[in-house]
Amino acid sequence: MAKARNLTQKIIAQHLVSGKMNPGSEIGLKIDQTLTQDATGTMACLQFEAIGIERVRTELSVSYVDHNTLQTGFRNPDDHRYLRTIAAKYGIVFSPAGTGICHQLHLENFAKPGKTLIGSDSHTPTAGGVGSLAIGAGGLSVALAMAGMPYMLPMPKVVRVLLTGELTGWASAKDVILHLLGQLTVKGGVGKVMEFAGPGVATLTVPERATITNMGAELGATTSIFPSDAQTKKFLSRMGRPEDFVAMAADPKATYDDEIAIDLSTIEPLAAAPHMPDRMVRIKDLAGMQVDQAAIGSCTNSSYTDLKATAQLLDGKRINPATDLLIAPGSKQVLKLLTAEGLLDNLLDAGARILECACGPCIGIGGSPVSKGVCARTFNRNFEGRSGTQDAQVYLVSPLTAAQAALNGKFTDPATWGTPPKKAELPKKSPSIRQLFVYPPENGAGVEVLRGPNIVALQRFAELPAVISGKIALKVGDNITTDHIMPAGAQIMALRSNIPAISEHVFTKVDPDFVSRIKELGGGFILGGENYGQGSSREHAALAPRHLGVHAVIVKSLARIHRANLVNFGILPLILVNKDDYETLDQGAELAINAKDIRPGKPVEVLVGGSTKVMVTNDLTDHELKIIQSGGLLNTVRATKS
Ligand code: MIC
Ligand code: SF4
Repeated sequence: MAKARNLTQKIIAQHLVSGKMNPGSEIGLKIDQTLTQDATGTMACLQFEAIGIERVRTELSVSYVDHNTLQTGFRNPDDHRYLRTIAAKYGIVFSPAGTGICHQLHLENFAKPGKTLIGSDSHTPTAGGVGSLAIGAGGLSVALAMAGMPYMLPMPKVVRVLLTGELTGWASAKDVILHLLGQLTVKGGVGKVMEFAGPGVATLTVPERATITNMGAELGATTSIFPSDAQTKKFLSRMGRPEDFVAMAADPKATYDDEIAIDLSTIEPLAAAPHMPDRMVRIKDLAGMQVDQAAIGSCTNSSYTDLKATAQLLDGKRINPATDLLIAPGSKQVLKLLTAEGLLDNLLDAGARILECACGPCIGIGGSPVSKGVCARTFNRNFEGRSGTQDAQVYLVSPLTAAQAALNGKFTDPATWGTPPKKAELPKKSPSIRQLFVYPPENGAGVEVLRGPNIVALQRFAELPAVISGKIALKVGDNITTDHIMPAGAQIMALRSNIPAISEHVFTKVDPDFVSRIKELGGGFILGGENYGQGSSREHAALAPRHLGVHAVIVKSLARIHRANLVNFGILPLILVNKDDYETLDQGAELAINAKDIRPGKPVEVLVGGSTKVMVTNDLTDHELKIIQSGGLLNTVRATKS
């Protein structure tokens, strides 16, 4: 009899092209679908072009424009035009600016149970809400998958998240994931897939599940996934694609590497306090705190059901005049549904600002709060400065909590909120917006790719030198995010296709002198603490430091996607054998490592100041070390092709 498998193992087994399914060992997966977005997509497409394949080799690849849709100045619209023409040439479906947020659109239109999806965005696991094995990755990994190559990753451990009970009162799916983050922290999911199971699963609709899998990214998890069941069937048929449904679940006797239990009936309205998604607090403990801005949207909470619940709550009411309320629907389908049912009027009449169907304020593209402003946002990240206001205090909450804060001008005790609105359901028939996507021609050979002056060709990196030497150019603490390394916001994001220009902004929010210092030093090391590089999948957080001459980072531990990006761009991710050595190493210390002594998984000496020594190790595979030695993955791919 075949071995009983959990859902994650089943999908992996169906897509396994190399490796053994033992946790931690490297596996290669066949990828069915890819998604890219504009902020990471131009780089992914430049890399895809460099690979030199004529047509994507996936079942489906979609290119979404949703992050920087402001089009201030020529750079941004030039990028969008480049993406549109590349899509037509290589067989990619293109979603123009304003159509919606990549993850919401993918869930509504393309995600399928049992399929593998990788996306150049860390919140790709949103599609796990319909039982797709959906993983966030760097742009280069996605480019390779578009070229038909397998996606390489360490076989994750699978954690069974056992749900019992049912949500009650004002508690919502967002509070479930905030609770989990409070339990496990932002590094609690590293190397793991969170697989939801148990009787509580059936009580959650697909949009609720997608909120949970979306923010599983904040756990550092490889991905999160729900089974595909009656709820999934209902969702897919309401999205007008019942044929995409297949039932999928773990085998009854399946085993897991770990288990966590959540009784949904014990969940209450929660928030993540500034400036980390795991800083869980109860809303009732925040009661009385003035709220300057409430914002509802982002790939976590911009579904029709989220906005319908908000609209029902705001019906006939007026928000507090001292509080701004920003609402960004996740897709034009959501907006059309709200309009058709008169719900948009509720929002408008209450005093909300309706923003474009895009990421917007979530990534600092407009909607920055006032100085020291307290925000109640339904987003998934509250890293310092990410809102565009360095001293803002962002609390991550559910749509209902955000709407209550907008009405009251402050956080209040949920016990005073009265009867909660009825759980919103998707209507039997939803208007399709699939005609708004631009589908590629059968043959793209004649399509001309249009580039603007901001789209700078990729630089070829040199091989790893025999001795890596230089100073510690920067010492940082624990949980450094990719927003610290490579900040976002409209100005900087407009430079995503121009590595020399965007490199001028590396670590500027942490140390404004970093760039001039590392240039003067001619390169150097970064010293970091635990969970270095958590957050976004943006490979610019590896690519730009590499451009500035960083050959190695030395840290206590690393976040998954950033680690892969470092490898892809030829930067050694080194781990301190003895974490206490972190204290003894100072910024400015001179280090030297004999690169040829580096072996996969083996400790190696670092000479400090020419005399003392500390030991560092790595968790690289043979293959990964070769990539770094050759100056990055693109060099390796080019070499095998020629
Ligand atoms: C984010 O939420 O930080 C982003 C912007 O969506 C990123 C991608 C990027 O930086 O381009 C992500 O999460 O991967
Ligand atoms: Fe967009 Fe924000 Fe989601 Fe990132 S987290 S994809 S910026 S909505």
